[in-house]
Amino acid sequence: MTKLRARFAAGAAAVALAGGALFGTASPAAAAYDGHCGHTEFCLYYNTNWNGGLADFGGDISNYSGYAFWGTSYNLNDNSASAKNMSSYWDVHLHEAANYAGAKLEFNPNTSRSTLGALSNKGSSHRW
Ligand SMILES: [Ca+2]
Repeated sequence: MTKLRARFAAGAAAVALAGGALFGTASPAAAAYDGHCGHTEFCLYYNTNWNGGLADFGGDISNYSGYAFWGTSYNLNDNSASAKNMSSYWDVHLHEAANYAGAKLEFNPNTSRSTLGALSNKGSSHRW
C-alpha cells in the first residue's frame, strides 16, 4: 500500500515537471535533493573525490542542520568533504557557518573540488 502510494506520487510529480517544462516555468530546484547530481545543482559529498553520500541542491541553503546526505542518516552539517558546482552560469560559495557566515570557498561555474581544504567537514551553508 505504501509502495503503491509512493509510485503514484512519483508519477504525479513527473507530470507536474513535464507541465512546468512545457510552459517554461520548471525551476532547477524541482529536481534537487533527489540523490542525483543534475545540471545546475550544487552537490556535496560525504567523502573526498565525490564519493559516499550525496546531497544535491538547486537553491541557497542557509543552514545544513536538518539535512542528511540523500538516502542516509548522516547529517550534512560539518560533514562534506568534496563538492561540485554543476551550474554553467553561477558561482556558488560554501560557507563555514550557517547563514552564509565565516570562511568561504568559491566554486566557479562547472567547478568540482575533490577536497575542500580548510572547509573540509566544516561546511554549514551555501549561496549562489
Ligand atoms: Ca538532483
